[in-house]
Amino acid sequence: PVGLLTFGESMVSLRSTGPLANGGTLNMQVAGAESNVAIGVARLGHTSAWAGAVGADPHGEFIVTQLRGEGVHLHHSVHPDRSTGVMFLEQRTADLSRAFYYRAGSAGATISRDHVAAALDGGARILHLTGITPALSAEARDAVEYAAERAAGEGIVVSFDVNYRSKLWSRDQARAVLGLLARHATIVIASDDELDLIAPPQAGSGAAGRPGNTGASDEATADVEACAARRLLEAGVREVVVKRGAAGAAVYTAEGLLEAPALAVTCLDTVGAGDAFTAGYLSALLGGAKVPERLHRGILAGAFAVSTRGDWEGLPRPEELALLDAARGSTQR
Ligand code: KDG
Repeated sequence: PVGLLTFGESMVSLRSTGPLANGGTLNMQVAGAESNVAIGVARLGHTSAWAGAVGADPHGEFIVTQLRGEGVHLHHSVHPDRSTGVMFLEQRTADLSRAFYYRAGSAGATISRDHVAAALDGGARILHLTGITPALSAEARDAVEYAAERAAGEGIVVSFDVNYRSKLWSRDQARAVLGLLARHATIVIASDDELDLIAPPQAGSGAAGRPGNTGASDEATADVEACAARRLLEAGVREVVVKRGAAGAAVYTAEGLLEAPALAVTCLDTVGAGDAFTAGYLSALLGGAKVPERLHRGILAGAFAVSTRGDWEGLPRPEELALLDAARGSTQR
């Protein structure tokens, strides 16, 4: 069995370095939250596999070649008449990027239960899922639900990163699907503003509280986060990992709460940082590390991702993990 198996839609991202309305040069790179994690885990020395579909087009071929080059095992199919998805990633300002998807009806959205079943037959220690895939199509949603249930039943560690994408579905649509999926997860990974999409409702209330609500104090936000995490743990999730962006990350387990600040690095591109964190966290788990070391590895991989351009190009290899200890602006000779 591989260390980590994941599946979903990989696309090409066309990255700008300025406002798209002004045109200019775009850089074509491989994007896709799940393949980002598979690459990150492979870079950190563990076996990983990705299942998905691409179109019979040059950009589909590019995705396959790049993933192979990164050592990711592939269970892919090439759809004869649907295209590989494309996304523009506009660096609108130094601090704000915008994604524009051209993926409706893409080859990637055709991933099905049979495709995933064949990949799972090969075995895996961790099955990594995201909340993007069920938003793609009815077949894709069925594939995720099937995989989560089957893997949980087979004792495979199920990791589930919420990854809410508002351009694919509404919060209410997502909540109706993702909460049930999270119940099969061993490890749930969420940004602090995604917890309300998956946490079981508090007894006596209609919905989980939403962190970051207007005017909420830091303390109130922390309370909402802790409450949502507690309800997930009570529902059977083993680890609730909360990504807090520039504020670092936290892990809630039955033993309590562990928090770590982000590393102070120069931020060039935040896209893919969450996937990098996940890859770091899960690779440490595959290596037998306990929660504090997993959290540390996640933070470290996230720091590599934000301080290099591209979703995954800057992700570290094991011998590079200590590089960020060097003084800022230094050159190693
Ligand atoms: O996490 C980075 C992803 O958002 C990016 O690679 C594209 O998978 C993607 C998506 O659906 O947004």
